[in-house]
Amino acid sequence: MIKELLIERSLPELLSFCDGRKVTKENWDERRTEIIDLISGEYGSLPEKPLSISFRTASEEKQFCAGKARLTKTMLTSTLAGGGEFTFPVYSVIPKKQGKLKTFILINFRDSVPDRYLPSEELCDLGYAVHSFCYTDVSSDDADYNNGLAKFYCGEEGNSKRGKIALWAWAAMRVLDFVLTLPETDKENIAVAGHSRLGKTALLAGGLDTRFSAVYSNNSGCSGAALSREKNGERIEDILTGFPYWFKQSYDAFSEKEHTLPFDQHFLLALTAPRKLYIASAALDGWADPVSEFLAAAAASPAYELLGVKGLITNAVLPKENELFHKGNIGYHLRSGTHYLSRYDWNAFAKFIEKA
Ligand code: GTR
Repeated sequence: MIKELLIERSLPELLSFCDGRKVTKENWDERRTEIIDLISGEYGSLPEKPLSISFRTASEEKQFCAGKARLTKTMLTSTLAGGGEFTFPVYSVIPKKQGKLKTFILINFRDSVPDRYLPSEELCDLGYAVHSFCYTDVSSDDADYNNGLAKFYCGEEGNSKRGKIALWAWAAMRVLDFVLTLPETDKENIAVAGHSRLGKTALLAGGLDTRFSAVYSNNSGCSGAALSREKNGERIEDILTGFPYWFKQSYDAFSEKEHTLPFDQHFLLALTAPRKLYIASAALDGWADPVSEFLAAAAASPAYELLGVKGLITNAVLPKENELFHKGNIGYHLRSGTHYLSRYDWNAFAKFIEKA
């Protein structure tokens, strides 16, 4: 059934170059570069890596969560390649524990710690360090290109340089720069996570930056984990009506013309291969379309297999509610309930990344 459903979507071939050549394990890096170029037509290109980055502790709470952890606020200042400096805050909850710590970087909607999408104490009890930042501290979630990081990249050319998701993804990479300097970080175990529009952002950041060992996208839907072709719920024309500034202007050409896209969202997912990728859907989130998210995970799997690991391991049928797909390097679950980043989602993802 999954195979048939995928055939009906008529997806562009993941393992063929645009010129028709076959993709092999040996030339996968070349294909990755081609895919990055293709999807830059959707999200635009990220700003360049900063020339340098520095960190300043702004505040510290030594007895956070009854003394189990430290909470710090750090200001990250990047010296930008095109000139200028850009600073934003990161909040870190570091459990007081011996040894290296597995780490999550959460791109969040708010800067509160804990937050309804950030169960700090529970994650601390599971042994994770969690670093979070608020996306609007990077640039506002609207069509204003003259604030935050946007003014350095989008200001002069206005709409022709749209693409806020790319700016938020760049910021997640800067948090990674910071986290990699901390002595307690387990450098082999750093996941980037986000929900909804920030799930789209996590997929882009984690797909592009191979220093992330795992990527977690929660209910990311349209222009995130879900296939665009034959998608239910939100479609490209809807997202571009509500949020044109998330994307590059060239994406407009595919509104109501999904079949002309030279890629589909499984290309974005495949950028994480062979690293761990987790896609979570919610049963009542028809706007995101769980079936299209699940099928994208299946469609990205051949890239994993090419590189010698399993992607999504599933039988031929669509997932049942609360069934966990944890065996391959692409994990998936369909949580019951609505659009939300819940404890259930965090626990399932933590379980997935802990498996060998
Ligand atoms: C919706 C948007 C979705 C999703 C969501 C969110 O309105 O259409 O694509 O990203 O917002 O981020 O909450």
